[in-house]
Parts: sequence; C-alpha cells; structure tokens
Amino acid sequence: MRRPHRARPGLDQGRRAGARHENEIGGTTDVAAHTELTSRRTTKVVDGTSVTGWFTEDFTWAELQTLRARERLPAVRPANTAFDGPYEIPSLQQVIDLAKRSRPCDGDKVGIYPETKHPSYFDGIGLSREEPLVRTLQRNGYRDERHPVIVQSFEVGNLKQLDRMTDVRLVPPTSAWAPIPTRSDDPNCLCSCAHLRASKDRSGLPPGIPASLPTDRGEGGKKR
Ligand SMILES: [Ca+2]
Repeated sequence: MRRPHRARPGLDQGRRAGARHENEIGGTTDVAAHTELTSRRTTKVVDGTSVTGWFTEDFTWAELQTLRARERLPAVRPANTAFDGPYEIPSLQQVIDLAKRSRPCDGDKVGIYPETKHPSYFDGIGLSREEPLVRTLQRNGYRDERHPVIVQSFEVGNLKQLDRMTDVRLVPPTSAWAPIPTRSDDPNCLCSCAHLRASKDRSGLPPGIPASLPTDRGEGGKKR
C-alpha cells in the first residue's frame, strides 16, 4: 500500500525541501480545514496552467508542519485514506532518514526517488530547486550512480543543470515518453516535446541533453 507521503520535494520559504506531490497542497493536505490559513488560498499560473489553492511557497516550514497529509486521489487509492490525518508533511531529510534505516526482506538498501516539480516556476520566484536538492543529497552521501537515489524531472533544463551538479542517476518520468496531453508550451518541458512523446528512442532527445541522462539507468515513474 502506498502511503500518502510521496518523495517529491516542494520548497517552503526557508528553502527546506519537503515531500509533497505538488506545490499546490489543497489536495494532499488538510489545509482547507485550517481556517487560520483561509486567506492564503489564491490563484496562480504554474507552468502555463491556472491553479487555485494553497501553495507551499506561501508558507513557512513551521506553518506547513501544522498540516496533515491526505491521499490526493482517494478514488484511485481508497485504501490510503486510512492514513489521512495523523501524518505531517515530511522533509526530504526525513524521507532520507526513513530510507536509510529501512531494509526490505532481501536486505538490500532502500532508495529514494524524488521528483523536482516545476523547477522553472520556482526559479521565477527566486526559489531555485537544484541547489538545495543537491546539497541535501550530498550531505547524505548520495553522490553518484552507485548510491540508491534517482531524481526525476519533466523539465529538460532542470535535468541538464542537475547533470552539471551531481552524478546521481537522473531520469525523465516514463510518461514524458508517452503520448500524453501537452500541459505547457514551454520548450523546456518534456511534455511539450512531440518527438519525445512519440518515441522512446533516446536519439530523439533535444540537442544539448547530456548523454549521461540515462533513460536506461533508471525507470521513470508513471505520472499520476
Ligand atoms: Ca534553478
């Protein structure tokens, strides 16, 4: 069973990385029930899409810690709603700590699979994501492909920048290679690259994508 905590870093104003599916947290937390935070509800354009809700970048980490996690897709994963309520939003560091002290039945290491969400959008509001992410990974000993971490991103520019900063495995999500609806006209977004959507052939990668970006070194997760 997948718990509602998913290791996808968002950033609060203090630039701490937290694990939530999107920076809009109306669907993944109980923020709507917090009347003291009602005034934070707003509408923003994120990667070309108008989104109404509550956004991590408008909260301090302390405020985010007053919220409790909820299953984002209860109709799809109804069993997960059993975990709605008791859990705080974990920081990326807490996710790493959990992975490091966990062992599956085969005794192997437990890895982490963070996805950077909307990195260009966050650059635009002065909250660049690559630096704190790489700092956190390095601080925890995740330095190259030998270590159990895969970072995924829908944005080519984000993957290219990360490739210059770290040797850990980097992948676009597999759904970026499938014919999915275009969400953005941004050429930086893999979703908008028709040739990428049409083929899994890596030769279709746009010019400038590092050869070390491995669609074959990690299996990108399906977007949901
Ligand atoms: Ca950046």
